[in-house]
Formats: sequence, C-alpha cells, structure tokens
Amino acid sequence: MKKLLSLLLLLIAGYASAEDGSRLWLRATADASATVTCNKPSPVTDIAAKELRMHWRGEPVSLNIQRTKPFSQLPADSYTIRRHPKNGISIESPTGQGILYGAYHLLRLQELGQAGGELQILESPRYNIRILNHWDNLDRTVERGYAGQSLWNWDELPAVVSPRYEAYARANASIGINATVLNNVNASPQILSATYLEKVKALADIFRPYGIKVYLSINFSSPAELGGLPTSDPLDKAVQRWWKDKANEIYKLIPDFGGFLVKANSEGLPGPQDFGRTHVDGANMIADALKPHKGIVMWRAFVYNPGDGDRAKQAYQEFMPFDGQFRDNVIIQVKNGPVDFQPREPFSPLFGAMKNTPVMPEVQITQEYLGFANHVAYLAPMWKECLDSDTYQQGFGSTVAKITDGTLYPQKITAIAGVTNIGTDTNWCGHHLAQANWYAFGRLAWNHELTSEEIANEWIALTFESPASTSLNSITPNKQNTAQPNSQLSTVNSQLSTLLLESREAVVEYMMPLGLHHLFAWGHHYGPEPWCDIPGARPDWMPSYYHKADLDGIGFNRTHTGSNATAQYHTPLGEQYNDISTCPENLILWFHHVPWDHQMKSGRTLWDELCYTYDRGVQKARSFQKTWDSLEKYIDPQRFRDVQRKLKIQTRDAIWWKDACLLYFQEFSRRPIPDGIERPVHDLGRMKQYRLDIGNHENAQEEDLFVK
Ligand code: GCV
Repeated sequence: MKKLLSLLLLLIAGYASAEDGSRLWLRATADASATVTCNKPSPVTDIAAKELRMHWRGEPVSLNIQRTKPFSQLPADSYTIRRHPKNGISIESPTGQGILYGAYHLLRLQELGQAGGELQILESPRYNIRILNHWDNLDRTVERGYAGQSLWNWDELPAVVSPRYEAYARANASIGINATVLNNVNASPQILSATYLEKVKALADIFRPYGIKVYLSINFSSPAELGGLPTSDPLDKAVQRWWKDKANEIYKLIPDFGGFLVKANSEGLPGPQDFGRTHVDGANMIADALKPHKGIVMWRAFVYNPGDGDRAKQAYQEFMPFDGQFRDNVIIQVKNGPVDFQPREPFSPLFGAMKNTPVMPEVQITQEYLGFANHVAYLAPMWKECLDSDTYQQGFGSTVAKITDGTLYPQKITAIAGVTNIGTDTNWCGHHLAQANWYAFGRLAWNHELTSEEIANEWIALTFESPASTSLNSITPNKQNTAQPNSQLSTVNSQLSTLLLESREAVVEYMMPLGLHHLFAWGHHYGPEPWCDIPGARPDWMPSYYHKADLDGIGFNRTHTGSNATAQYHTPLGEQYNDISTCPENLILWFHHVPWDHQMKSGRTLWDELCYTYDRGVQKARSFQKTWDSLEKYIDPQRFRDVQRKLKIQTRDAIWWKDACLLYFQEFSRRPIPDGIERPVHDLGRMKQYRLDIGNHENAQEEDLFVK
C-alpha cells in the first residue's frame, strides 16, 4: 500500500514536471528529508545541506570543514565521502566548495544506484579553474550560439533576477565548474561601465554560494572608448591608471571577482600592437591592475593574419618569443588545435612548447563547426583526443593534460575553458543530447582521466533514467543498493552510449575526413561550400586555402617542403607528421598534399578512401536514426520526438555534405565514385547556385536550406 502510494505521488510529480530537458541531469525528485549537520555553516555549505536534505534518501550526513590530512597537499576543493557503519556518512573538505562538490557526488551516486555499501572516496580536481566562456553579447545575441538568446537579461538586471540564473549555477556546481566568463571575447567596452558592473554584481551574488566566480571579457580599447582617454596604449601612465581604477571599482562591488579574458589583435579586435606594443606589454599592464586583488588575466593566443603564412603556425610564431615574460597572474589561453575548433585538428604545438608560462586549453562546447545544435556530436572523445595527445616535450607521456594541469610544469595557475552551448532554450542547449557536452566538459575539467564512455554512461543514466526508480529503492547502509539500472534502462544506456561515442567521428567523416578542414560556407559554419570563392575576401577564410585540391591531389603541405608547420612539434612527433608513411591517416590531409592515387592503409587509393569515409559518415547518421527509433518505448514522448526530428536533419545534412564535397573534389580527382557507395542525390551545379540561408539565430531548419 505504502509503495503504491509513493508510486502514485511520483507519477503525479512526473506529470507536473514534464520531460522538456529543463532539468538537465538533475532530475531527482525533491521529496527526501535527510538529516544533515555541518560543523562550520556558510552560504556554500548551506546549499550542500539543502540539496542533501531534499534529495538524499539515506542515513544522516555530517559535513565537516577540516584542513588536516589528507587535504594538506591537495587543492582547496578536494573532498572525501565516507560511510561509517554506525555513524552515517561524512563529507569532509578544507572548503565549503569542496563540501558542495561532495554533496553533489553523493547524490549522483544515489541516482546511479551506486551509493550503497562501503564508501571511501577521495576526490580532487585536476584543474584549479574550470571555466565556461560565454560568447554572449550585451544585446542578448550569442556568437556561435544555437540555443536561443543569452541567458543574461541585461535590460532587466539587476532589478529582475531570473530563476534560471540560480539553476545555471546549480547545474555548473553539480559537475565541478567553478568559474564563468559572462560576455563575448569580442567584447563591448560597455561591459565595464558602472551600469553593467551593477548587473554583473547581481549575477556574481547569485553564483557565489555555488562556488562560481565571475570573470569578464574586456575590450583592449576600453580606456579610450569607455574612459574617454586619447589612447589605450598599455605603456601610457593614464591608461595604466585607468585599468587600476577600473579594477578597484570592480572589486569593491565583487570582492571575489576572477579576472579578465582578453582577445587582443585578433580578427580585427584592438590590442597592444595597435600602439606598437606586444602581447606581453598588454597582458602585464592588465595583470598589474588585477594583482592587488588576486585577479588573473586569461590572454588568448588565437591570433592570425592573412599575410603571415600558414595560419596553423601563427599562434606559435607570435607567442613563443614571449615565453617566460608574462606576469605570474597571466595564463595564456590556447585553443585545442592550431586553427579553430575544426571537427579534427592536431593539438596546438604551443602546448608544452611554452615552458615558462602557464597555458590553459580552450575547447568549444558549442558546435560552431560540428552541425550547430542540429547534429549530435558528443565531444568528450574530441577533447580527450587533445588532452591525451603526447607532446613529447618532457619525454614520453607528456600529454597535453599533464602539461597543463600542473603535473609536468609547476604552473601556479591551472585552468581549462569551454566555450559554452547554453542559451534560453527550454532544454538549455538546443539539442537534448548536446547537454551531454556541457556535462562532459565539467566532468573532464574535474578529472580528465575519466573515459568518454564513463561520462556518457553517467550522463545517460542521470538524464534518461526515470528518477522514480531510484526513489523506490531506498539506500540501505552496508548493503549494495539494488537500484542498478533495470533492463529497459540498460538498453537505453548501451544503445545511446554507443550512439554518442560514435557521433563525433561520424561528423568528421561526413564533413571533413582524413584531416580536411574549414570547408564551410561563407558567412556561417554550418554547411559545405568547398568551392566558395568570394572576390576580395581574406584568403585564409576561403576553403581552398585549406584543401588545396588540384588535379594532382588534395591537402595542405605542412611538411618541410611546404609550410613546415610539422617543425613546431617536438621530436619524434614532428618527424612522424612530416613523413606521409607515418602520419596518422586521420590527419593526412592536414599535413600533406596527397596524390589522388596514393595508396592508403586499407589498400584503397586516396580518392576511393575519401569516398568510403564520407559514405561511412552518412551511414552512421542513418544508424543514429535507427538506434533512436528503437528506443521509443523507453524515452518520454517530448524528448523522443525532439531528438528524432534533429536526427532527421542530421542525416539530411550528412548527405548534403557528402554530395557537395565528393562532387566538387571529383572535378579535380576525375575519378569515379566507387561501386558500393551511395550515389549522390544532389547536383553540384545546383548546389553551387544556392546560398545557404540559415536564419537569424543560425538555427538551421529544413525549410531554410537551399534558399536561392
Ligand atoms: C568569438 C572563430 C569564430 C568566432 C570567434 C573566434 C574566437 O573565428 O568563428 O566567432 O569569435 O573564433 O575564438 O575568437
């Protein structure tokens, strides 16, 4: 009877909160009443206690702030979770923030059915700063955002505070994210005006109890544009004063303000070079203003100019000479690859090469180059590919992760940034399955040793498993909890995790396999236009700059006989990339101009391999539809239909990519599309005639494509 009643209650609760994706991976019902005590309550531990009281269905929990063993040598937000046979559970940490992470960890275990039995957990984060970068503009548009408008309603702030701000903070804290840059790196000087700083303060106040620090992107010309000074020259005394005063003003409002993110002398933005100064002059001047407040500067290395040779080499060329010259509160933010978040790139050669400067990886959670919020592309494998790459800079095993997380270099600051995919859409990310990328970023920033599969399994269970099932299985101490996913849920988990784990590679295959890159249409980065040639446009924004297809072959010669970008990589990697017989085939066209008849490892010619790979990508997209459809009976109707619709678009786009690229490159290869490959359904001439119109919010819908 009791069970029946609780089932009824849960059903009612389930109906009350429809599965529209708004609850993300935090879908547990708030109907518990756990006993929770804390030795040193604070706003942060209060949140931890509240979460546990509402959601934890087990024995009493004590939250203990303590600084001694095992924490003396560990980062501040480390924590332990222990089950004591007769005394309930303890969560210990030197900080309230660690306690909060411990609470979310315990609740996650409960939802996964893993909170029973012995608990002896010690966790500490690999990166100190785990930060989201919002590319949100003050008019609420989001650059490369595909999930609605910016969450920050600047017009209404600080008077009106949306409940979504707290929900955002909670979601981030639940996966260990502890920092956020609120505005676009293409920054408006206005963000530093007194009016906007009041709004920023309102957000910082909401985020603080969740352990999240606020940072801002700044425009290097702010002293002139906002402050009315005649110059923004970093060596000018009045400019230096202006930044110091601005920092003082900010810290008065937001005492724990994190610092500034700076995009300077990049893609037309102002920077120190406008005044004949260097990145060091610019970064250090701002660092000096922040230093008294313990703030930091994240200075981006995303720089390239059309006249300066191979774009892939430029960040290295520009930044290496400055190694060791930055202040100790500057960290250089480096995109995972040397060009720009392409579906596949080698890692940036700056990782490990800068030995005397803290460096942090920047990855892109929003899918600017991976089908926006229309395609499923689970990105943990892509980020791990970079983090696990061996730079060889400190001998074998010097992975990008170990280089940047403080293991191999004594970096005082360690950090990792993710350009977020979050917006006002009900489901936050535009595509239900894209929530997995937000989740995966947080989990990997905390622990980059987790596998993509582990993270996917966790996320699927939390996001698609019925919360009812866990609440019906109460947790009993010292007994393995029985709330293991039941067979239905296991089907979802195994099928969906296979789909997720294959998804990024599928996108690479149907968009830009074998190391191809930047074949995108002019004006946006959604569909293919490998033929795109806009008279007078920057050559390094044209696809032909990258693919270099001609009658002999295809690909960018970056070897010693070409741009020599391979020389920026440490021995033996540079040599490996340089030699066509040892270069990994998934990067062969990144580093080599390869003859059409070059024999690949499969025994096929390059041309045939290209055709097979594009086709394989399309077949995978089709298989995602089949897999998803087979799960209909296990998934709630709204999310099922939403994803089903997106997968249809994805397959349509995959075919379009394959046809556009193969038919175009065939004009150079002059070879037939091999037997056994799905025939093109589009006509190259017609595809070339049409411009893609993808609408104001870059959220391409079926009817928007192929508009004349
Ligand atoms: C925010 C790419 C994107 C730009 C982005 C830039 C950057 O070029 O297309 O939208 O600008 O990277 O990372 O600064």
